[in-house]
Amino acid sequence: MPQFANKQVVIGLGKTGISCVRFLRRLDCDVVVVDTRKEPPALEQLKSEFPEVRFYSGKLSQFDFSDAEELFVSPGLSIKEPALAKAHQSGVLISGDIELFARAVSAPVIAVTGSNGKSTVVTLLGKLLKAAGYRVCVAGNVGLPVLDALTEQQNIDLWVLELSSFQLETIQSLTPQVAINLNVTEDHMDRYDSLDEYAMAKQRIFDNCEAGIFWQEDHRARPVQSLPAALPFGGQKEGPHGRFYLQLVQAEWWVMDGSTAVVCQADLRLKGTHNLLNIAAVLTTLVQMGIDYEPLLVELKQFAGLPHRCQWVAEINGVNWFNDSKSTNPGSAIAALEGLSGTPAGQLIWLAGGDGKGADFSLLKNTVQQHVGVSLVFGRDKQLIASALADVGEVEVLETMAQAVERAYSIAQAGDLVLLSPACASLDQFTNYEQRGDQFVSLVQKLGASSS
Ligand code: UMA
Ligand code: ADP
Repeated sequence: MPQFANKQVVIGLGKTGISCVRFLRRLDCDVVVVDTRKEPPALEQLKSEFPEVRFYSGKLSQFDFSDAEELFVSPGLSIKEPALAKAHQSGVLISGDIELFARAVSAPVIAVTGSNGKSTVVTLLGKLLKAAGYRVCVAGNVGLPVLDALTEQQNIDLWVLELSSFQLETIQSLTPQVAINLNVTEDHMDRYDSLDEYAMAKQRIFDNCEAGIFWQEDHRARPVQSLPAALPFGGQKEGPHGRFYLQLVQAEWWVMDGSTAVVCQADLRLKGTHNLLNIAAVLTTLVQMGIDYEPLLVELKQFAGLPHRCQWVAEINGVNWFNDSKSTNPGSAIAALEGLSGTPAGQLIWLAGGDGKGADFSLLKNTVQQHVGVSLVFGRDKQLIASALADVGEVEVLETMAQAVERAYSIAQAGDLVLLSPACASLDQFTNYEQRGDQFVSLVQKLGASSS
């Protein structure tokens, strides 16, 4: 039985785990690593960079962490695991990489969470803050572990962190200058007992913040605690709304600053009304930081968004194809379907499916009924989606995304729009959402090449 007494135990050896080891070893801590897998992704890196650090693999239940100094748990593991809960009850601190970062960082932090839109918002904020003259670093759930960033990036005067609910569960010392909760819709129901439990994890973003920003129309995103400043974005002109909100002017959606129209859909390369809300959140943040946003609008208008998020791929025989592979929950698929529904002259053909993570697909019913001509579903949870949508439209069940692409090509007519917005994680049939999106793009490009 391995001994963890007085040791710093890093649990999980992916991107986060190895970044924790690097950070703790620089501080000369006595570190050991545990992963449930025999060959976790960063094992080779651990062996070559830190041959002195012991690695144990096996089910967490076979370890006793009750006399460890502190546990640094990767976000991919639930802190409800009985072995971790037992250690916590014995007084062992359960932390993570964000907590270590928070203890060490000196520059101010803007922290962003939400079920959807986090990566888009942190990336856009990073670009605009840079244009405003800040030395800014964007890190966290977006893909760059915060501790690697903290070690590698010198002279940063502002951090923009994307934080998942999993990462928020283990923070204590973070004191964001601005904390943003974009929205809370069903996700990760395989990790949480209820939507409320998930929403409470997201609420932790507001702990010790100077100002909290939230979507006016989402009661779960609103801070439950009282804050020095609480600033909504969005909302209705005729009802409660933030300084920045959306308004329909002559059939065009605009982001408004009070009574002044700032940018409209046609000005932007970002697609979908959900992205206008993301912009409202970004502008609220800039104003809260005391930054004049006017000179930054050129940069804002040029922002094309990230790949795999409502990304236009091609027009083939009058049919437009969009890749929204990053849609991994019903909320993001609803946003894409509603956001792009005004675009096609013809019907919207929707490709969805994969690992549903316990989601309730009936949430999609209204949107599908209103906006979708044909749904082509594939992957592990295809039948769950098909049954949830059985009485709201035409649904065809296929095995793979490639088959769904082929089928879409054979039924699409000029004026139609084909959208991959899976509402599911990709891990049942792909390595990650990027691989799923890349495969979609290459299939569509091949169709384009063969039809020209
Ligand atoms: N795992 C095991 N056994 C272990 C440890 C992990 O099976 O002992 C599995 C997990 O269940 C998970 C996978 O390994 O399926 C990766 O988990 P991890 O915690 O090692 O992940 P990292 O490589 O450290 O990446 C994490 C985030 N991943 C997760 O939260 C699952 C990355 O977000 C993030 O970019 C990275 O830290 C840097 O901060 C990815 C993600 O999917 C993009 N996030 C989820 C999301 O956005 O929905 C929350
Ligand atoms: P996250 O980092 O939270 O996963 P992304 O910016 O990567 O967010 O976008 C993920 C998915 O959510 C994409 O399908 C995108 O089109 C959709 N999306 C982006 N912003 C929003 C929003 N404000 N509301 C709903 N869906 C959104």
